[in-house]
Amino acid sequence: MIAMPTPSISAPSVDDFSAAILRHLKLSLGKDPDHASLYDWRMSLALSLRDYVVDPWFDSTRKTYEARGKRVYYLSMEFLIGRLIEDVAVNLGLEEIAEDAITALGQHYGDVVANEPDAALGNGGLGRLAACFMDSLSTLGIPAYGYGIRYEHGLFEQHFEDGAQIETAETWLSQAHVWEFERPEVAYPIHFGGHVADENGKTVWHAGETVMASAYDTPVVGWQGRWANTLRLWAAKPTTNFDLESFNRGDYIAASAPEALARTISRVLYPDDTTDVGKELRLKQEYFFTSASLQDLLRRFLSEGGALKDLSDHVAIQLNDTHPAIAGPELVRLLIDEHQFEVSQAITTARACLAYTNHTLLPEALERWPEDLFARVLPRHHRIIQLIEAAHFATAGDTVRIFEHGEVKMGELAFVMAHHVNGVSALHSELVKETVFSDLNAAYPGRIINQTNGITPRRWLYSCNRPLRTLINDTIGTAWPDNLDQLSGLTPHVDDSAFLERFQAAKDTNKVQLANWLKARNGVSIDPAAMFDVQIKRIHEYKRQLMNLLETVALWNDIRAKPNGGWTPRVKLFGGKAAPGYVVAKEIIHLINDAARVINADPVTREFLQIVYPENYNVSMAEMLIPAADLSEQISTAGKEASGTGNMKFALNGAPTIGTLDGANVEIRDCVGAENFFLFGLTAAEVTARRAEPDYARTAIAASPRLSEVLDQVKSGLFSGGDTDRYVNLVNGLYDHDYFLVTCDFDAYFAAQRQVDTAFADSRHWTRMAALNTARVGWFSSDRTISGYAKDIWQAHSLLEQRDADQNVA
Ligand code: H53
Repeated sequence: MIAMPTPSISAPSVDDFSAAILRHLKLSLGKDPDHASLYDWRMSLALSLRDYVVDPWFDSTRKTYEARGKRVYYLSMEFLIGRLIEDVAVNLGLEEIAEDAITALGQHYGDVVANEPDAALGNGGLGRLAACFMDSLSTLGIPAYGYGIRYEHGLFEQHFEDGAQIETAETWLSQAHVWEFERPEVAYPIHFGGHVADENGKTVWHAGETVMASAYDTPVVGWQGRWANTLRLWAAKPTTNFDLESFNRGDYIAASAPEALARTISRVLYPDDTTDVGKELRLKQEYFFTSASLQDLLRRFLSEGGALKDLSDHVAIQLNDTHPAIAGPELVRLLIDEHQFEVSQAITTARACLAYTNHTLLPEALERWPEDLFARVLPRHHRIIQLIEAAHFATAGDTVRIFEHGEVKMGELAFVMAHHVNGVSALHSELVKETVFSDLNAAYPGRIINQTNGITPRRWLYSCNRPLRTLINDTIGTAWPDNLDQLSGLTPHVDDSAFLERFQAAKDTNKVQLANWLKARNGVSIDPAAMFDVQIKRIHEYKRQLMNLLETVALWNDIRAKPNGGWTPRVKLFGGKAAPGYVVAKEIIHLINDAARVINADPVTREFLQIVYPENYNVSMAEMLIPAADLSEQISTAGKEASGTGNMKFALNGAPTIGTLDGANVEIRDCVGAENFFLFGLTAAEVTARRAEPDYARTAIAASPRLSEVLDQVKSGLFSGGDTDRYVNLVNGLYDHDYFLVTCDFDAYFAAQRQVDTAFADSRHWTRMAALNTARVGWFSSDRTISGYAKDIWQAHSLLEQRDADQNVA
């Protein structure tokens, strides 16, 4: 870990900060305090905080230019940032001052903070990982840019109507986004379509359509304001704003057509992160932000007097999944067409800059584009990929092709154009080697490495869990947020009753807070003394929310059969969205809500079992739910969850896991100890073997009277008001093609849940287990992950020491 210097922010007094808020209220919002709304207060608070970000940001930029070292460019279709007020306040060390100032001004700090919309520019794990990485890059002082798309509409809002998911457009940009700075002078043309011609020995792309990519910068400030990098998001704009001739003819719609057409590209985030939606627009989005980012970084490099042959000494480009995989051919195109490189020199130079992170083994998530569509949208790149493929064949033979069956395979393209390819957990990286990229791994030995994911402890403990933060500060001091390994200092305290009581009290405070929030938001009452058993993530068959629900019904049956059985009270909390076009996932949501209605109304079981599914799960809701959780559900079919990051957040906040040997669960269990983790289920190898057995699902159902009964109940219409059609596909699917082995793991899962019941009933033992989870997961800090990328992939360095030395001289 890199040594951490002293903070650079000199904090204002509460009075000064209040004055700053009032100044913004007056001068930026044009309001006087008597007429200010919550929105006005929130904007003024954010602007006052933002004022403190600018100096560290400028300072970091200056240092980066002076050092002439390497910059990291993180290209990602998604940055799931969430709210920023708390994040910035915490990182600047101004949280208390901000709260006191807002309180002194007669406002409720929690309400003001909660007025900020969640920036939901992502779907799930991959997007949130990108946000955590940005936080760590700044905390570690590694010069970096995040590059992505400034979607006008982030991830859809989820509503439930009679238990079914309904989607409406998200509108975060309907209010000014205070954190960003528009950069009208930074804009690049992005071309699509047209044709390619050979002219005077040169290949020339005559584009059919052009839009401009226009930059918006958000500073990302790291811990204690020591460093700030930039998140640069691109908005699509027309090359000409307005067709005045049409307007003058009275054709107003035609007049604004160029703008409407261009803006389509950055209008919406695709809500499906696991399937190749096969849409031309998606390909255009990917090319749009990738090309803009590469043009931008080349301009920066050249403006500093760099020679392009040395590009990789100064530029490290990380491709977050295959979405920016077009970066390979685009960089080659720019080098050949605009900078007169030879083909092989261009490929070598590009590859030395590029690295690719694979986040999934699901075949449907590894992008492939129909070749004819691809050639139509990006004809020049189509040709360049042929050159890349030829170069690849020349070194590695032609067993793995980039063009196959009329498709362009973006995973293979990314692999071939990257100097390193990494998976996101130890198990996943091994499976990447053995399965999707086994031939490429043989052809390019050593290219695949592992970098297990991580989470930023600033947001996922320090900021979202104040009671636990206080206890940790009191116990081991305050240096842990950027050196999370120090949490191991809690270990000697787990046999100390006073410590355990405080640990439990912190959890209870969070549980009460969540209960109050649910009451106010959904009108639902839950008992904070019950076990809060939480599964929050995208709804997907492989994540097996269905298995969780079926287990809940089975438990309900058991309680009804023996109401005086000394049951451990539980609240099963679900949260998550299904991709709008994913029918089975939407059926699962409907079933959870249907079952909740019936089970929650049962007077016999009510005190022991409840199901709660608040709608519209997002980052802010995660920040409420995770600190309050007792049990973390990480129950994916082994081999399917590449890593998971929610699993790390729960463990860090003292919620033991019930889970399979999948993704980073394996490493979490290794860290926390098998005795502090509820393991069940088939391993990845057993999953593959079981799938090969004939009728494995029917066999499993027949062997489990408990599961048979539950499936019969669902089919019978018990939860759907007698409607026997509603879940017929869902249930029959389990009998006929239970690809994710819900049926095979069901009994083991049920048994593991009963072990959880027993363990939870012994509250001292449970709290000790929870505390050991917190104490032993320091390794999952995204600072560790980013240090790994910096060392093993990017060869990039922190400039914090340099910055400190300069400050000392000054
Ligand atoms: O990426 C996370 C992993 C998680 C994986 C997720 C992911 C997406 O969110 C979207 C697309 C994709 O291919 C993978 O499912 O297991 O933790 C970050 O690596």
